Amino acid sequence: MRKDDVVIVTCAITGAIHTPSMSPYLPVTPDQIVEEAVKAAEAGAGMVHIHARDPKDGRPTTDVEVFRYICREIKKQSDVVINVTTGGGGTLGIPVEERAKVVPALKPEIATFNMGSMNFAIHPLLKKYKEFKYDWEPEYLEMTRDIVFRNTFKDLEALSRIFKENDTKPELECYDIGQIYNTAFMFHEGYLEPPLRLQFIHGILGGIGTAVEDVLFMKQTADRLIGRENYTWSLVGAGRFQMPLGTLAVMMGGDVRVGLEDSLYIERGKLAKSNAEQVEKMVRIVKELGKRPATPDEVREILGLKGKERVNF
Ligand code: KMH
Ligand code: ZN
Repeated sequence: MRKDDVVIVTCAITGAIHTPSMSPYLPVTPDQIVEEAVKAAEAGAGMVHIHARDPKDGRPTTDVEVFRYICREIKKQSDVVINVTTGGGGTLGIPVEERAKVVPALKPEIATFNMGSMNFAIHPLLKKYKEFKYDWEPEYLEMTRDIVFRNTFKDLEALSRIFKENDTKPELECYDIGQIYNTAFMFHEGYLEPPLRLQFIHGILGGIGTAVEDVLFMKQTADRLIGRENYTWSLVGAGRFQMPLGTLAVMMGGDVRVGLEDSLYIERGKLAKSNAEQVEKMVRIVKELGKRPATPDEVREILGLKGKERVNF
């Protein structure tokens, strides 16, 4: 039984939304990603969420060997739970088996599992930044004006088989209310086994917004359709909603994700100098609320993970 004063703090280290010109602190090379992940764990993150980038120019990559290097090096230096992306940007248009090939290759303890199709749009960032170091950056942002992040039911079925075969726990990413319905459908059809792990993602254009009512709507809908006893949940607030909505999630009994994938800032107008800085801030908030961050082993126990001995990196 989970102690109710324990909160899983996840740190999403680099993601695929932000590009290198947006912050000098965004980790880009494999070694930078490793170092940021280890420091985030030292600051109190029990889980780190990993994307990989091409070391040459910071472009998001699905290269399994880059992922393998990053995960292996983190594992050498830290006990932290390593959560690998299967949805990373730059890959939004490619088949799900290609995006998810990290799962059979690395057999991670946990990986993301995106719960529906949407126009995952980050082109509004183009208005904010005038100069880019690499040509791919504005092209990449512009592309999202007209891209469908495809996760059809056929894709979800294929993904659920891949996760089962490799004993990898799916973290079910829900960007909108319909995706809670998709999750409930897949659960009741037997494709997903309880206890489910949900993550509510607020503030991505193309998905649900960042009002308190939006969070309540996601949570209440999940309770009604899936059953409170059948899942645990975490919340991502994009951009300036990272800390406020994270705080709300902790107050509501959920877990929380921070990290430079979701916001480049530590406070209004001030870039975060590291992932660890955001983790430290969230850990302070968690403690102020009378709770404490879960250790990596507590994360494994709460989420029912297979253990770090059984990964393939
Ligand atoms: N990009 C984030 C908003 C994934 O990597 O598959 C959600 C995410 C999902 O982290
Ligand atoms: Zn991600």
